[in-house]
Amino acid sequence: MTLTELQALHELPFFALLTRAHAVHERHFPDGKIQLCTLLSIKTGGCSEDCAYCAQSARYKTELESHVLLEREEVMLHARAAKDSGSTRFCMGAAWRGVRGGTARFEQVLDIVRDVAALNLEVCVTLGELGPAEAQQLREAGVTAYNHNLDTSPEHYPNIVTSHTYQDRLRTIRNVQDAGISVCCGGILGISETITDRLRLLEIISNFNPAPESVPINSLMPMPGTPMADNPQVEPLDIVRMIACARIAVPTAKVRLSAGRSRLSDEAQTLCFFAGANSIFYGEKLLTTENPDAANDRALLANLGLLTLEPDTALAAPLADPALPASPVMPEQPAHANGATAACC
Ligand code: SAM
Ligand code: DTB
Ligand code: SF4
Repeated sequence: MTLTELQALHELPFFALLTRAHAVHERHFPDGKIQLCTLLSIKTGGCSEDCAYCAQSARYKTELESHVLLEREEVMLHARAAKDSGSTRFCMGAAWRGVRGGTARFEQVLDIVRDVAALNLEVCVTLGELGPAEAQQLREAGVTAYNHNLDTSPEHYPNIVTSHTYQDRLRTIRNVQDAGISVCCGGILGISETITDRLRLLEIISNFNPAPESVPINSLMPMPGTPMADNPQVEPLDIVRMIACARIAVPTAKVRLSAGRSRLSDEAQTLCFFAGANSIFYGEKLLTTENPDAANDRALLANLGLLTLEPDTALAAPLADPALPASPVMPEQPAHANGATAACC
């Protein structure tokens, strides 16, 4: 979709937008099932990058307790518990700028991926930058999806992160796609962005070829000690609008109602599900912050009559449309101006 099309959508009266989004959702996901994913931070804190929202950056004095890469057995305890709780995707995050093949830590991650995949769980990892060879090795080890968020527009990105560029993020996404791994790519609301920044992000993601398998929509969990510690909470109905726009812009992808869900009422979450969210992080913790209680989530889904999705460990990555250019490619200079220039483009 284009930015202009997305702006027209976003400006629709709330119920008109929700009605359209729900119709798209029903067409592409007729069973309406919700995917349950459990997160584990396998390496916490001490990250070299300066993402202004993130407590794991070593640049900020936060209250976070760091730890080195967890041992395989410890990860497996969490993975088995996630499976027993009904979760079908296990997502492991590491606070690294990226990984390099041939290093002990990458070999350790590959071992962990193989063991988690053997549990008949879908395996997602988010390890930062990847080259083509590392992406291939992750695929061979059994990774189902790779999470690498663009977070916001290319125009706003340099206000949020200076230690790597939007182009770096796009390159990793391309490497993941080339290795035949499903891409999970989304963003964060509440990081001092404009509506245009949000829609630019969706414009770029909606033009990925192949399409992403999932699109996480996070809302900032303000972390003491980070530059965004005092940012105001995102309005719940703004999250619903963003979910609806994501559902229409990327109709085949799972839209994941991600960080910030613990600050939403059951009623606001219900609107998100109606607008097309069909995946959540499930379990007491995200990476380092709180998540809604699992029992409350089960009760909410049961109350709404929403069933949960089974695992699909043989899930094939979305195919590219041969009629369109392979992407992501660097986004063009936008027609709008919202303060920052596209320094990375
Ligand atoms: N280091 C890897 C990377 O940057 O891709 C993986 C971990 S990083 C924590 C994954 C994503 O979590 C970020 O891209 C961001 O969207 C989200 N995130 C991090 N801190 C957050 C916060 N305080 N509130 C909401 N989302 C956050
Ligand atoms: C994503 O988009 N959100 C998750 C997952 N991918 C890795 C991470 C959310 C992190 C929220 C802050 C924290 O718990 O540290
Ligand atoms: Fe590091 Fe990822 Fe946090 Fe950025 S978002 S500081 S890359 S862990």
